[in-house]
Amino acid sequence: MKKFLLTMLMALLISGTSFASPIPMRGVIEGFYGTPWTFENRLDLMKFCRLNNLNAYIYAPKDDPYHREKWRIAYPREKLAEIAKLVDAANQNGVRFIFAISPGQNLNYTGEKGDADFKKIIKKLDAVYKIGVRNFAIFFDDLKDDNGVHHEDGKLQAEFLNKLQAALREKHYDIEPLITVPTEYYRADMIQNANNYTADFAGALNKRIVVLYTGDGVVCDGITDEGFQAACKIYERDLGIWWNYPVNDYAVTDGGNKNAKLALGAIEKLPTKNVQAIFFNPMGQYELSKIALATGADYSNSPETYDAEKSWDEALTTQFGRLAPAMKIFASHSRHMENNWAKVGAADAPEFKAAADAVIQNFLEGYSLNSYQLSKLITEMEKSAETLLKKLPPEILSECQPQLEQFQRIAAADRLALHSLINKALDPQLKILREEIRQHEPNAALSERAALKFIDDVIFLLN
Ligand code: LOG
Repeated sequence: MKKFLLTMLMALLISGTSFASPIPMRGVIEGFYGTPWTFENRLDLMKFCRLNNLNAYIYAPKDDPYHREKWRIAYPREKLAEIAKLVDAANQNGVRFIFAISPGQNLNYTGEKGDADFKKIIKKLDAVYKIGVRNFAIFFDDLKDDNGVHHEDGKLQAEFLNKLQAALREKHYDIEPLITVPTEYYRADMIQNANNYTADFAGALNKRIVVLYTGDGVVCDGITDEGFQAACKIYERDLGIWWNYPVNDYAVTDGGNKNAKLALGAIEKLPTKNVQAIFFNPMGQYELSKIALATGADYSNSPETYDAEKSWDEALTTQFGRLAPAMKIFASHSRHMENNWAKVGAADAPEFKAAADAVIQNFLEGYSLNSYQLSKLITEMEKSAETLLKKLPPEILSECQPQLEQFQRIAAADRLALHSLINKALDPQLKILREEIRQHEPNAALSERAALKFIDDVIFLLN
């Protein structure tokens, strides 16, 4: 036996294969604003986690009143019964069910009121301990006032968590270390250091408590190994990551609904080493979140060898079967999320953008347009939208119908824009189509810098 193992080891060393080491705690945090996932969604998620080798789920829906607004109030019996079923499902699927409360908006830390609140938290956590929960989290994110200032005292928060951890441990020998998110949860905020919050919090917090952070910003364009190490240094411990993709609760087009844009790309640009825990914050659109989540699972099972595009392709094939080619085209136009404070996700439809830019360049320089490739891509968009609108299963279609219809409008307008360029004359219909697209933008945004931009470029050039 020994000899066999030795031979295997030698073979591995010689072939240069490295053992891919998974991030120990890896999973999903239901931590978005807006309508929480349903009980059925969550049950299904537990199976999804097992299939994708994810091992943790944090229950932290911002708009579950008992999680945040009314954190002092116990869950009604039916709700608790639901949570109990989820805990069972989690256990059956090898998933840690982590129960979170966000009490920061009005938690008292000191005096009689502090004692009373402490007891209330213990009571609330005890109730879920009884139904099998062994992992708890306390979050202090998003406590800023209207001027973007927070008034939190890092030391008080940390001491509160230490005391809670000790009290829980004393009562229950089998609970895992607490998980937390500080009020300053992204690096830019941590190092700004206006009030010493981070130094106080990090300095006082028990070293076993797991701290999650979101990167340099709340929603940011990746975390480098160096950036991660720098953040860990601030905390003098290995941090965990709360990763804000594919969440889209902030994707508001001016004056419109939330969730205008769907994040259908891959997880990308995350550290390759030393991450102890990672949680992906998804969209309210449960089914469609699975694309990014499956890639997040690949990443967290092997950060060093992860290949985002490959994983994305595989996720689409696994999840959409014969509809995968159509879905891939639609999803490629809906990956990048950006506004004045957020930026994450691969560029939308890079192939389309390259083809469109080349055609415009040719037009400007007076060459033959060479529009074959662009025309082909537009045809693919048209077909993809048509197929998906017709054939997607209802539970998925209901999550993306406005976006698919918008995709169809954009494709039609791209077609007309290309014709206009070929004829060197703006088809008057194009402006009407553009206006129609604009009217739907508050509910359905996609491909802003690729397929949508081509329409605007052509109108600008030929006007
Ligand atoms: C919230 C989160 C929200 C996300 C994206 C954290 C730690 N907290 O700005 O609940 O889904 O951004 O909008 C957040 O990320 N705050």
